[in-house]
Amino acid sequence: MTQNTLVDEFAAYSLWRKGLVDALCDYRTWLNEQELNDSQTDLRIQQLLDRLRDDKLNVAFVAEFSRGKSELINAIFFADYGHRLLPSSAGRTTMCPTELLYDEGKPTSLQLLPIETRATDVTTTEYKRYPEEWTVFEFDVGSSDNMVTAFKEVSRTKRVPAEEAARYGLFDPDDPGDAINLNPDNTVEIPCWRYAIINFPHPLLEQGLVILDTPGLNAIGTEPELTLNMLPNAHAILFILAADTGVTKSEIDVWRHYISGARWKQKGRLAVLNKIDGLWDELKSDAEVQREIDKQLATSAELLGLQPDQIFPVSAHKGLLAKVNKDEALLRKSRLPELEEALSSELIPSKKEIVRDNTQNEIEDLINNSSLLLEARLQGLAEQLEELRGLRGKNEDVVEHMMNKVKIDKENFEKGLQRFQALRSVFSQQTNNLFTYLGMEALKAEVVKTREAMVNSNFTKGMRNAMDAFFTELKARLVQSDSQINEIKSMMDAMYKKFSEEHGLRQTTPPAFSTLRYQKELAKLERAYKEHFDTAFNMLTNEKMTLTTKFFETLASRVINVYEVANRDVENWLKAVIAPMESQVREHQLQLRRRLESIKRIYKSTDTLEERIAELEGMERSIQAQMQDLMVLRQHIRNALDFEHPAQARQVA
Ligand SMILES: Nc1nc2c(ncn2[C@@H]2O[C@H](COP(=O)(O)OP(=O)(O)OP(=O)(O)O)[C@@H](O)[C@H]2O)c(=O)[nH]1
Ligand SMILES: [Mg+2]
Repeated sequence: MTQNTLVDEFAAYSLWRKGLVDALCDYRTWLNEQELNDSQTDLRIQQLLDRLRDDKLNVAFVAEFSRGKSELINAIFFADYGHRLLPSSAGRTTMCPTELLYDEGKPTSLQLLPIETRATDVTTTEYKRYPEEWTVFEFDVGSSDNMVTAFKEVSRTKRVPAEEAARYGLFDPDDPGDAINLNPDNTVEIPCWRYAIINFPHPLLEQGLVILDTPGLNAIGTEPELTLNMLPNAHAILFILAADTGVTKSEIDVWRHYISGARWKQKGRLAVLNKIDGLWDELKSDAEVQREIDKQLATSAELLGLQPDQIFPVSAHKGLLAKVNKDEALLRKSRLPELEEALSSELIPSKKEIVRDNTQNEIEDLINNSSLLLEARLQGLAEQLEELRGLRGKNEDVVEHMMNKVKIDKENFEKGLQRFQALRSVFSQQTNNLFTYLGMEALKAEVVKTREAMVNSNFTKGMRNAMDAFFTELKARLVQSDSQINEIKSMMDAMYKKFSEEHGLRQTTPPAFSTLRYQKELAKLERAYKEHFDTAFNMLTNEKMTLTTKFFETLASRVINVYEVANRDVENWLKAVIAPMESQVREHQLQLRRRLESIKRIYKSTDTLEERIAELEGMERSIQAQMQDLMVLRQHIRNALDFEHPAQARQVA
């Protein structure tokens, strides 16, 4: 049987991640054993581990209804069940966005958010924090009938009065397209659920794969969260066309605006031409069939602005059938393996690269800190030893003199310490200033202000002004934050210099930091909002005001997201700036105390000089051994980072 490269590659990637987690755990255990760990370091390691363990790979399937999204998901990922897992049938089938994932903290279940929640402006992401709002059906993964029955729920619809549908933003009486759907009794058919999460322990989902199945393109217009949040954040999007329908105008619009558009230009956007089996014809030669397919590819490519070889022709249906029946020839003919191969090579190497880049620097920094700490200890010991060795054969007077010298050093340093305390208070004052610009409180106040301005304005123009003001204000705040950050940095630079000159502390230059990343993220969201007004707005057929306030809520929650990340990053940066000085000051103080103690003991003859020297030499050796261990651990982690699973090495070759 042809191997499913995507599944293999993904498994290899998960193995790599696991190797990295293991290496990090070893490092942490060693730090604890050697009593080298501190709460700050431990927290950073924990965050790294959490990030690696929660690492997700999001793959979204987008298309007009009935193009075969659900069938393709079944064929690529779930053929092992030996039957069709997600419901796939003629006409509209998947009625709400459906996420398939595995969260072991939750029961194996189908969680459904009632459509009635659309009457509020609360986003689905926010609803995820309130489990009591969801209807839950548990199911048994051991029974395929049980699973299939449960999954059918995503297709459920109901009839409601037209006014009710309008309240949910699902019906607009003035729209001719919507009017056709009105039944004689003034009711409309709407989905029962707004969103579905299917949680079950499938091997790929367990490793962090998250699949998003969407209903026909209509949902793209009515759930701004899809276009602003889920699609831009998906690591891959498969956009599916069908050979029997050609490319429609709304497909071109969606492809341009939400998938391939310059706005989200990134890897992992694939176009698929499904149902090529419709072109198979026993009365035609393979070459003739191929010509038919090529012709379709050429037209579709032209309409989407792609090269024909950028669209993958497949038959999801035959691919699924072939996998279930283990029919190798049919599988090849379905051309599913080619799509899987393209998907995995678009998806996994770049994903691995991102995760590697994000973890590498952090890990190197942690190990560097451990190594600097050991070096500082070693140097302190060397100085003490030198001092003590210098005392060999000296009389009591000299010892007393030495003791006074250390005392003076200590007093000097204590003065320095006072300066450090003063610095700390200026530092926290400046930090507070920074958070008045960048803090969550300030942002939330802005959101409230904008929301009110929007609610009070009944015209698009008023809404537009409110949103413009929102973005202008946020931008200004980020710029102000930057200048506060620079101020903090130059103050710290000066302090590091002073401490290094006066007390011989190691001079480190604090890392630089800028809010440019978040400015860019905001600019992206601002462009999305402008597009919403300029283009997408004309495309949508639902109640525009409701939709725009909904849109704002999603936008606001994305901005809050950006700010949360910014706040976390700034906090980490502030720690990175002050922590080395704090720990050095602490270490230096400790060493001065030890020096004084050593000499005192010798002065009072409680220890002989030689005994003390031998003791310190023993300590020196154990620190050298720790340094050796650390080098081995560092190599161990680097190997884990660089590890290429044979399957991936093959890909690259
Ligand atoms: N001939 C043929 N039919 C297919 C193929 N893939 C899907 N179909 C059929 O097309 C119909 C729609 O498939 P679905 O998987 O439900 O399509 P969807 O895109 O998920 O549709 P919605 O859930 O309504 O948005 C079903 O009857 C499938 O059996 C294919 O490769 N060839
Ligand atoms: Mg479907």
